Amino acid sequence: MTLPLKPPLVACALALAAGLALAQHSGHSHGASPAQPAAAAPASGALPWAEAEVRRVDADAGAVTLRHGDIRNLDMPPMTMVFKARDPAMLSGIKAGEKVRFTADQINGTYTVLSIEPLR
Ligand SMILES: [Cu+2]
Repeated sequence: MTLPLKPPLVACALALAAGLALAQHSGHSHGASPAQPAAAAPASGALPWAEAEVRRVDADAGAVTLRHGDIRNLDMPPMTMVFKARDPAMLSGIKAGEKVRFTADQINGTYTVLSIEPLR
């Protein structure tokens, strides 16, 4: 394992997620408030969403170039870089110039997009 130092931000993100879950359970006023954005939690579970603009999609290589914002779980500041896609089929739904949100992690030393979807 060559995991990088895990930033304390991960713990913060988990605590935040737990707090959100608790908040949802504490409210029993069904129908009283407008629908909450169901987009708060990433599909993969623990990873927070990051936002990005797609610069380039290389479906053949299963790679995507993103100009991304902060990636909290990777402790990475905004930059433009290439990610590998966990599944190249994920890239069929996005195209250059699009705003997206995504989750990413470092897998075997490679920054890998685990989920990605257009932002609207
Ligand atoms: Cu980066």
